Amino acid sequence: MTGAFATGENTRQDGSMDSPKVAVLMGSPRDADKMAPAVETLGRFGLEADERVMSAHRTPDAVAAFARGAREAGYVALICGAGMAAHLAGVCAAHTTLPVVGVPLSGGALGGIDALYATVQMPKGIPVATVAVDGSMNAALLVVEMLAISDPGLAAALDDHRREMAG
Ligand code: RP5
Repeated sequence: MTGAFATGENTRQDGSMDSPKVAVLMGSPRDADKMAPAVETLGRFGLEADERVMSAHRTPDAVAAFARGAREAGYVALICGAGMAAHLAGVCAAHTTLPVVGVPLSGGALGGIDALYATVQMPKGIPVATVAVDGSMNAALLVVEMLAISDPGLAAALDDHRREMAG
């Protein structure tokens, strides 16, 4: 994948390169516009975003199965966006030890405060890194920063991104 900052690559045993794969999950197809900045941002840094709709309350078995198999399937992190009584990130975190970043989404009678509290207030032992309401771009940047701990190319791309933001 190419992009303005594309550098995130893994070397396979045969020497070929592969992009780290990040799951971008959302509870409803109606969440797609709010999660698009995460997909776009991952792409800019050369990371593969696998976008999927699954719901912690409508398709709970599918969510559990996906999260349980995520590490084996090659994902490096999960970004989970959901609105209202948002349980998607917490349920995923319960079923994997990969990093889970939760994006509380606006909508419904409480405008996102409900999703914020539901996502950020995880009981101890099962962490969900929570970003701002509708903050899916920051969710992606946080995943890039995690990967950049052991990837100097990504770290340099993050520096470039910060310089670009400064104008
Ligand atoms: C959550 O409930 C979704 O993440 C969405 O933000 C909200 C409403 O979804 P719909 O019932 O409109 O599909 O599960």
